[in-house]
Amino acid sequence: STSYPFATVEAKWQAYWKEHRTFATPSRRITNEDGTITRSTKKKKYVLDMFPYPSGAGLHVGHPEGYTASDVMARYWRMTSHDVLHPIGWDSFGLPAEQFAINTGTHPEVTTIKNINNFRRQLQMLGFSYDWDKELATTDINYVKWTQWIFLKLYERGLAMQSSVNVNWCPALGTVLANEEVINGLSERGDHPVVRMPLRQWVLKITEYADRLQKGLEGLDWPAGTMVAQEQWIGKSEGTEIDFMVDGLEDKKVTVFTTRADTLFGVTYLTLAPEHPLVSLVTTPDQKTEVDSYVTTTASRSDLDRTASKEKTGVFTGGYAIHPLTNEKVPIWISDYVLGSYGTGAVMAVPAHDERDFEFASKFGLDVKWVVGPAVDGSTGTSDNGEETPTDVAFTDYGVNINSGEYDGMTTIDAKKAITNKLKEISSGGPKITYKLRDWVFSRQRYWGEPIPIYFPVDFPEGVNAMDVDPKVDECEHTIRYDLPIPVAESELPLVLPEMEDFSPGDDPAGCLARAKSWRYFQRDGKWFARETNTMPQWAGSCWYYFRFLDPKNDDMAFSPELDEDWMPVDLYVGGAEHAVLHLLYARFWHQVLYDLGYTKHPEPFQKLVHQGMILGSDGEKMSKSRGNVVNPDDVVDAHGADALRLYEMFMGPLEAVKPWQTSQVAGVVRFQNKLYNVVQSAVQNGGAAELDDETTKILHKTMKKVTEDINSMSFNTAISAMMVLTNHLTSLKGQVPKEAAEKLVLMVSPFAPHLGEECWNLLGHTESLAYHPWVEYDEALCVDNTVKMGVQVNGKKRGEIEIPTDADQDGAMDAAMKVQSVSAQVDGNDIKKVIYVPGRILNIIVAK
Ligand code: ANZ
Repeated sequence: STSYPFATVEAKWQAYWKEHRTFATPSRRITNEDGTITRSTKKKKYVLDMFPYPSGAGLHVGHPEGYTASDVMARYWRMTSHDVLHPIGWDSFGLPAEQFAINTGTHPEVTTIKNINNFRRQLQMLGFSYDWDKELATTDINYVKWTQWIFLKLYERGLAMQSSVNVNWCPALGTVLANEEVINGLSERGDHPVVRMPLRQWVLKITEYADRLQKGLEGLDWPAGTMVAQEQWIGKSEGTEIDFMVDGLEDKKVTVFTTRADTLFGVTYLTLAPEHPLVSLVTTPDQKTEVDSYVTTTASRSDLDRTASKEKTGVFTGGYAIHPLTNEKVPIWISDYVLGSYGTGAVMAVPAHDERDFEFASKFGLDVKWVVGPAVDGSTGTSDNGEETPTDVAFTDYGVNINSGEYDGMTTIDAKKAITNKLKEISSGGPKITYKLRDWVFSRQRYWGEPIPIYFPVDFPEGVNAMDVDPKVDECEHTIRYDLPIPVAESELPLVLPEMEDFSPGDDPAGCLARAKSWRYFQRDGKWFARETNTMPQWAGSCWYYFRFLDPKNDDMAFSPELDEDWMPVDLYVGGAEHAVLHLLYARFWHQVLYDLGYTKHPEPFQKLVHQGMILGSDGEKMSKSRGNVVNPDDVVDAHGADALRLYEMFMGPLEAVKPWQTSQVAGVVRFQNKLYNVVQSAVQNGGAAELDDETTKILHKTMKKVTEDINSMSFNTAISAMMVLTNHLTSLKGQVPKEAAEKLVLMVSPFAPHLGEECWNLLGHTESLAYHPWVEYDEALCVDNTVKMGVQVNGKKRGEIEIPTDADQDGAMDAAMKVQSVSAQVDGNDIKKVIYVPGRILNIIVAK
């Protein structure tokens, strides 16, 4: 047997595909001779990978896993008569290239181009059937132009605005840090103090789409876990807003948000977030010092910190509010377990039925009033007098109201409704839906991102003539009128980054672009203006790249409406579960805005989503440089070829499963490739003389059925094992391999191992690529098992097993049974009294002993 010469074969077919533009995207519209346009009647499939960030490290083995899976589908769909769009590009803005620039002075663009070239080489080496004409990078100036254009659309819609946002500012590092980068008030890098301070930021109002983002999930074919993650992130909460008038202040009220309006009679105090605007108003003079100091100390804590900490802290403000139903006075406290950014930033505290309130009340000796008891008679939490506290934990279950006046005896659900209605009636509140989703802080004080296409007028001190000063060079005193933003005209896009030598953020919270003065300041009609110096976050580019793939070279628009109609939505989106929340939510948000603006006919971008499972090192641990367990795709391809890597990654286990790399199994797929290659050689050598026998026909049809079904359900590992079984069978024919069987096997293996597929197809005498050859068709009748296995009993006791044709008669069954030694031993020499035979079910031989 010959060993398969993968290296030459793979290079040959990659060159062939390139030369013949085999994977060019077909047009979905055909222009007829008379100029009319006919739409393609074929079905379409838009197969999309989450495009990579081109890091300096190159591809890791996790990339080819998802990319092979989508490539198998793209290739399969081409063979099943679909028009296929299968593009790739680069998510090339981002921190590592910028950090490298800061450390070495190499422009991020230089690093980015170098890394993209390496990634492209690797993807081409793996034989993915991308249409390389669609390639784009988010850093391309032609792409940035349209990203900025979409920002302007958001701005026009009032969905992009400036806002003062509390950020983690690290003066020593001169930068804003993400919550995850701050540990106990110090920067993760370098342990420098971090302060929470308000900074002017651009914010996208994704909260306006909260409901749509939630509802849009219905009808998508996404992994359940990802749907839940998105839902939880959006965090729709249905409850009630309730107004408590502030005692002694006629027109001031504290509005709280609660999901348990039924517990209103159990309120014993209110708690405001320390940053709540009413804090200073309700605080009495004698409590002022204590309140002020609490507000200051808690100001530096992040929301995460505040919700995570067990120990409750807080201060009494000295003020009181009036209960809307009982008119009782309830004290107003402040505590940082109440978040300023959720609901109304104020809660009605019900210690008897809320754990956090219970802890707080216990610590500060506040009243506990029980107002809900278990629905079924029991002792926990029930009490008919508010002074007793029958348990030492809050009763948070639903039940029946007690101590609640006219609402006594109502179930929690009924009481919520009744009390909410009552509040509405007396204009003290009503139903309210809130969301956990926050608006999206969209600006970064960084160099390597899309400049935000906004500028502002510049004011000079009175008496200074704009003609006499030049903020580009002078240290002249001036004010940038951030309150008067002006969008860059569409005709002036793209707004490109300035050339700089120092890419570090610097100590100006306005970011590093603030130092590029000749870029930042410009004069128009005798007036000075200053550009926005914040850039967009890396998320921006990945929010809409799937649209640009439709039409990457269009200079007049982001993408044409015809191509949107022809190809959207994405039929299959494959990528890591780490993007389950942010990327997928941000992209859906932009999509929905573009939908509302009429740029797309499709309400959602990604119809089916699949996450590939992580590939672990051979030690079962996450691959990492420090562990030294990283497998490099280049090495695997050098040693065994691209198809072996592709086959192995699809054979490792279910696509979605987390699975360890096992080098021994790579050898297994290499053997499979060699066997398949030899089977094909045999078929060629016997010159079509070998005929299909019944057994081979059956195995072939069963395999075609299994592989087809498995590809449709993306169960690639079982499809490959079925092909292995068929290959072993054909090998066992000792050279008498029927050509038809070899051809069908080659067609089936080609989406997984496309180079091997093309080479074998060529050996079998075909001169054209098999990329568009019709997929195999199986005969359902030949896939049915026509033998059946059944047990044989003698006098009711099982003695053996036979395999007989499904339609065998009693004589046939008996013949087979008597050939089984353990059966004949019981029967021979005895009188057969009776035979009970139910075809396929029972064969019981009754003998007289
Ligand atoms: C009174 C009450 C009684 C509550 C009770 C619960 C149980 P979700 O489901 O997450 O929306 N809450 C409201 N705003 C808050 C804020 N800014 N910071 C911290 N907690 C806040 O939860 C809503 C509940 O969380 C509200 O219902 C409120 O406590 C609290 F037996 O109000 B509840």
